[in-house]
Amino acid sequence: MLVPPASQDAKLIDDLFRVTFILAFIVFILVEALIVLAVIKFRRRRANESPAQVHGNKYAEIGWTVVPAIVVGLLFGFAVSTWNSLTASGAGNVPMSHVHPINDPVALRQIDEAKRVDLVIQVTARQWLWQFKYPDGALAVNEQLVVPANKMIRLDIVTADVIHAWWVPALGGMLYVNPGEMSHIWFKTVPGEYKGQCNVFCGVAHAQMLINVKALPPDEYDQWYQGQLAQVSGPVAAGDAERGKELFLNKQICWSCHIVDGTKAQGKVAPRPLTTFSAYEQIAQAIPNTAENLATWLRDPQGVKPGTQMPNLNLKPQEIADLVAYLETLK
Ligand code: HEC
Ligand SMILES: [Cu+2]
Repeated sequence: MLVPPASQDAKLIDDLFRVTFILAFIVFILVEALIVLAVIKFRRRRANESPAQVHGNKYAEIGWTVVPAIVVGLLFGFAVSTWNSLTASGAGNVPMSHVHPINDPVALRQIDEAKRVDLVIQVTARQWLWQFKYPDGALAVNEQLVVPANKMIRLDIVTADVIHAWWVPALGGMLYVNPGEMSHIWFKTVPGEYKGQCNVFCGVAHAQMLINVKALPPDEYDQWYQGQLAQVSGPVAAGDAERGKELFLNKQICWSCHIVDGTKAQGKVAPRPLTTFSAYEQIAQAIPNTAENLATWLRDPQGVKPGTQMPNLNLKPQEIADLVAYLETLK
């Protein structure tokens, strides 16, 4: 009702919401009207007057039992029928918000058989961003999920830390992502950009854990995909500190964990501020602070220091070069 639906599931859910809302509104008006009527009609008109004492009325009793039961029954039926029609429940036994243990082959086979899909994307939720991995692992992106329009997409979502919830209203239902389980959501949509938000409190930067989905016509999508691949393996220009700063403060989420005095980066996850980073002798108390090591660190923090809280942000080579250039200016 508030967000125009852009997938079949969103439309079904929207219809259900509309009917429920209208019914609730009618009930509200009816109840309030009866209250007002009773207050006026049966008010005390004189001192010492006591109202007529009524003990039970068969028709009223039956009426206010049967009518709400019918209303609730209708809503129940409509809700169940909506649920059954959701895209994801193609096979009936795979309701949309079903979660399964990770690596459970039986469950995963059921999911695969439930609905033919054109594209499966692996999604990792973490404090505080969504990371998307395309099939065969060739491409991973953070900021925006780009998908082809008019194709059936399935997201296989896991969390790297706490509970998160996937919620893009225009594309359909909300989905919890619990640690240790894999959650699935299906959608097919038309070209456009759809906004969403993690919908369960997951820590201080929860409110910034936004979701951006962009659906492109299939040929534009192919172009985008090839362009991204080219950036992963293509030539890298010299690092540019200005671009690096822009990445650090806006395009990437470095700012949410790191402090650089005098900027918006005031995140308190990393142990020491980066304000004078280039003066530090070591990177993360692990390797000497050289430009080359810094690039290695940014490419794969876990590889340098297993267990570190700094996530692999799937940075592209050019982004790494620009970030290194920027970080070296912090003296
Ligand atoms: C989820 C939080 C988080 C995000 C996002 C994050 N980092 Fe970190 N980063 C950390 C933590 C935690 C450490 C400390 C790691 C350690 O010592 O084990 C760290 C360490 C570092 C260091 C070494 C700092 C030192 O004190 O030696 C650099 C440089 C760095 N991060 C750069 C970045 C850049 C650039 C980005 C964005 C592309 C980024 N980080 C995104 C959490 C984060
Ligand atoms: Cu979250």
